[in-house]
Parts: sequence; C-alpha cells; structure tokens
Amino acid sequence: MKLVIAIVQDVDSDNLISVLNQHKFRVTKISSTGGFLKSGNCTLLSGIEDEDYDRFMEIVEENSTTREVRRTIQPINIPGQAMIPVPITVKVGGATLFVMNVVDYKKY
Ligand code: 2BA
Repeated sequence: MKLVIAIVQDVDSDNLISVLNQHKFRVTKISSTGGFLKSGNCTLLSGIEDEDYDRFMEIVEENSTTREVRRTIQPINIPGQAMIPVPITVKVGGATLFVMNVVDYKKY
C-alpha cells in the first residue's frame, strides 16, 4: 500500500475528489497554504493499493491543470526602505505529489 500526498490547486480539488471517489479511491482533504504565494491550496491524502497506483496517478494528471497565476507579494522588510508590493507571475503546477510506502494500515 502507498500513501499519496497531493498538493493541488483549490479550483481543481472538488472535481478531482469527485472523480477519485467515483473510481472508489478514498481521499482526505486538508486545507493548506502555499509557502511562496501564501494563498490557499488543498492537500489530499489517499491510501491506495499498489495495483491501483497507476490508475490513481492518471486520474490526478487528467484532472489537475497547470496555470499561470499573477499575484502581488510583499518583498522582504529592509529597515529604512519602503515596502512596495511586487507583482509576479508564476506557473503553479497542477499537482505536486509525494508518494510513501505504508508500513501498516489498520482500521478499527
Ligand atoms: P507555493 O509555495 O505558494 O508556490 C506556488 C508557485 O510559486 C510554485 O508552483 C512555483 O511555481 C512558485 N514558487 C514557489 N517557490 C518559489 C521560489 N522560492 N521562487 C520562485 N518561485 C517559487 P508549484 O511548484 O507548482 O507549487 C505549488 C504548491 O505546491 C506550492 O505553493 C506549495 O504549497 C506546494 N509545493 C510545491 N513543491 C513543494 C515541496 N517540494 N515541498 C512542499 N510543498 C511543495
């Protein structure tokens, strides 16, 4: 069994979870915040059997969209200098995934 931690964009999360559920994957959604943009994203936890891994990844890929996002970020505070917000455009990935082998899985 594997535990997949998937960080996805807020706008993709509801549809992605619905499709995963339709395919009998169980998902826990955690509200999270990107450290760089400081805007909301979603972290999904999913415990999946090894034989279902490829199908799971395909579904995530098909239902996550890379987007260009324009945001205003606050630059680092330099004493004595004005803090002027800086507009930036970054490409935010459809999904960032971490995959771990599960040593044990129990449900009581
Ligand atoms: P954020 O940290 O808010 O980053 C949003 C996007 O900003 C990133 O998209 C990337 O394009 C850009 N970015 C991030 N850090 C940067 C930096 N130091 N300098 C310049 N540009 C930077 P993604 O890479 O697709 O990441 C989307 C979200 O996934 C991230 O939101 C973060 O919440 C998470 N994430 C990505 N890689 C991660 C990692 N290695 N560990 C933990 N979380 C990660």
